[in-house]
Amino acid sequence: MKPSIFSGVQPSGNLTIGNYIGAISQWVEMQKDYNCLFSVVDYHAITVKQNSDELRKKILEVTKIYLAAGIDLNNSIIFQQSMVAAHTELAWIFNCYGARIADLNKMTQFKDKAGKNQESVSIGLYDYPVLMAADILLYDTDIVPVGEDQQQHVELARDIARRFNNEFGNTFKIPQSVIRKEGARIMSLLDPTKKMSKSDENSNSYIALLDDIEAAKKKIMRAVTDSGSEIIYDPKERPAISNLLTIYAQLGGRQIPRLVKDYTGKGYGEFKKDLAEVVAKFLTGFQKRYYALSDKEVNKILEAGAKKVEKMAAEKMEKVRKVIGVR
Ligand code: AQP
Repeated sequence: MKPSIFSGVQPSGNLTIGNYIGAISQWVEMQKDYNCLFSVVDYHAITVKQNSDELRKKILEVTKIYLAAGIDLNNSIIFQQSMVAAHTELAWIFNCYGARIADLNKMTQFKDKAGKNQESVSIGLYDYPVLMAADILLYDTDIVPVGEDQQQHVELARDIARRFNNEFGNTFKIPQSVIRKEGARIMSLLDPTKKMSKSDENSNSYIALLDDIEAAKKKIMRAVTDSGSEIIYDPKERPAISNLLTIYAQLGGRQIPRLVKDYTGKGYGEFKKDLAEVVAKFLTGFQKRYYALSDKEVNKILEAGAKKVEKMAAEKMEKVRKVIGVR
């Protein structure tokens, strides 16, 4: 039996090259060696306000993005989280057994997203990591490939599993996160100290996977740069050019030391022009595959995926309900 992978993306905002480089491209590379489940985690998206028509569209959009990126249904299952009720049931059980308020108070993503409104945001936003723990632990996951920002949530899933197992006997596998060495945190094009985020209000801060190609090129040309003019990789002192080098390396398939060598003595202008072409080439191929997919076939894929995983989830839930004493 191959080890198993679970990961997902929320159908919110405009999926960016950050989501692709940090998470989805890793999934594509790993899918041959693992049993993979990739979920469109729609119940995570509603932790902040969503328009229902938009949400319905986004669920199909994210599924198409997985497929266009190269998720192969011969190796992997794609499914929609809300189609499998066990996720929310297990999250409730973890709310009662395993998760503690002290854990959730430490979550940096909640602090970032809630900002100054911590008292008025939804309880769902606060509890999001517990639902994520349920997503992962439901399927005896070994590996969770994610971007750096999600590592803290995977750590919590591990703690919840350990606590539950201590109380009720061995029920859940302890999963591990896998984070890329390069590209685990792609930064905003406008502020290289901030993560590139698909829900950023300023669309110039990110390159969306479905951006118009010319607009994407302009965003690269307008990306902020550091003071100085050398093309060097130094994330601390030169965060902006280091971020652009990472994007170039990941989408252009040329390693950073090689890029630094190739651009010795050349300026930011020339570098950015070439990077804009690399991004354009990547997006053109990606979007060709994306737009070839129909809503009808994607709906079928999601239904088939839910049927496959429901069986696994039901077996685990039967065991969980028994050990806690409700059956
Ligand atoms: N900038 C990033 N660099 C590398 N990886 C990233 N990920 C997100 N942004 C970057 C990874 O993408 C996966 C899916 O993310 P998510 O939908 O669960 O939401 P998120 O982590 O909150 O990502 P965003 O883009 O910031 O979304 P919004 O703006 O909607 O909150 C995860 O594996 C994540 O690490």
